[in-house]
Amino acid sequence: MQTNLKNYVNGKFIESADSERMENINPATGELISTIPLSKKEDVDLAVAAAKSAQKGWAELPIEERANYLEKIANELEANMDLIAELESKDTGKPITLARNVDATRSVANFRFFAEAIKTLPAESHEMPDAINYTLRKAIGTVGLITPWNLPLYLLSWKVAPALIMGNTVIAKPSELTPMTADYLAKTIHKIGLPAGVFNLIHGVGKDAGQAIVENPSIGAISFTGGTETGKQVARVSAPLFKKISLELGGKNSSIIFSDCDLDKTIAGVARAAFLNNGQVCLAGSRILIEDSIFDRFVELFTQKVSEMNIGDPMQPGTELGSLVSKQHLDKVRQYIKLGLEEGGVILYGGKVPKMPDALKNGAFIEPTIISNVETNSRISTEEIFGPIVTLHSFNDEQTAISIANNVDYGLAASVWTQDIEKAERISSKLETGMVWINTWLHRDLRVPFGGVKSSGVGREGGRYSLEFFSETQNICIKY
Ligand code: TXE
Repeated sequence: MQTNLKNYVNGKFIESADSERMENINPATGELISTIPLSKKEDVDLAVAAAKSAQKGWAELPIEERANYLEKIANELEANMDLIAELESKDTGKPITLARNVDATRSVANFRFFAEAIKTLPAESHEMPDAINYTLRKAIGTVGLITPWNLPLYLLSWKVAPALIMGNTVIAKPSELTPMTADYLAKTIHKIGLPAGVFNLIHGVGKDAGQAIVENPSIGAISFTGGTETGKQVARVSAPLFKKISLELGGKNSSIIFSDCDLDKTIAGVARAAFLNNGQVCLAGSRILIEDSIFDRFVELFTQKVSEMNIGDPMQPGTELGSLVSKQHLDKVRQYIKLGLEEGGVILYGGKVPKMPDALKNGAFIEPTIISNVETNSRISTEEIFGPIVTLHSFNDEQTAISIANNVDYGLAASVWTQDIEKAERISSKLETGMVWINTWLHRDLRVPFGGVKSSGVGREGGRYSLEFFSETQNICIKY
């Protein structure tokens, strides 16, 4: 059944000013699931006016009351995790089990976590011989949250929860490709009775709705997750307006495997890092660097593991790999496979569009693909593909592994696989990334800083880093 989604502004679900709409397709089946308003500047301005007038009242509520609202949102989402998983799976093409265990679960956790985290944010004070300073953390005002299609509610809730708890009001824009759970969040927020204007949702495409949010001078901060090129544009527009920005952009992350690793655990961990969510994760371990003495053995076991992955109907509980997010994205991923071959690559596994049953024959499916024999500085090995494609490379010493891993424009994450923890720590500190996992991947504690260096972005979110981003300090000095 198709639904016509609406913007959520000032506590009401409303049409966009010009009523123009865009279709939203289930990428696994090709079916139309909803339409969204193609919002423009006028719609953003309306939402910003509502957010501005609600902000003072919201920020003046005691922290406990704001935290109670977040708890209520978490409880309501938790009671409806199956529905969230279904909406997310149909919208993105991802397996329902993944949508439930990762997307729905983490969205609940985000609201609950920030409702608690605020209570442990340390207060700062600095004494002088004749005075005392104390530093307040105040809301910024109205903030813009722009999110991508790979982890729709997971990433939106990761921004909405800390923004609200610090006393800001919000203008959120989800990806036009995956609007369903953002709409569900708006309905949840409406149901639990969050004051009107505190959370506003604007649907639409980046160049209109997204750009209008970034350009609006009354929005004091932008938290953006998405592609690196879009991130540059957000930074360009925000800079002369002196907005705070947090940019979580792309990645091309190495999994570095030493001969002394626990091979079984490493194969499972590296395959998960490469193919979770079909590689459509900014943290995906898409370059696999293997110490040469175990290269052949690794390839044999890794290929075996990948060949056992179950591609199929995202709605079936046993499916491990569903559809990519869109036909257009599938074309981009297939272009990269072609490029890999042109760059001298050899496909060790996958590379083809799998034969699917009739109901899924219009879906954006692709086999998980392992490519070997390409140079470490080739385009396929250094550009973000955001699909289930990995390249394999060998190295013969620590220094070479570090240089290969660092020889990319991105700097988001890496994983190191070895039983020698001293070696792993030595290497980790030399990697030009915001995060390193040792003998694991995407093992997240919500308190730790998340974000990257180089072309992977600016700033950190997570725990107190999010609370700091979504607030401004004010120092008060009292002379005795
Ligand atoms: O992202 P976009 P897309 C990477 C990945 C992918 C590529 C493009 O490589 O193939 O980016 O994906 C909004 N002003 N990642 O096109 O365009 C847009 O509407 C303001 C990595 O989906 O960056 C959406 O809400 N906003 C990434 C959001 O930005 C604009 C996750 C992200 O869209 C805008 C997704 C503008 N001018 C893709 N233009 C990750 N790191 O997690 C677009 N938007």
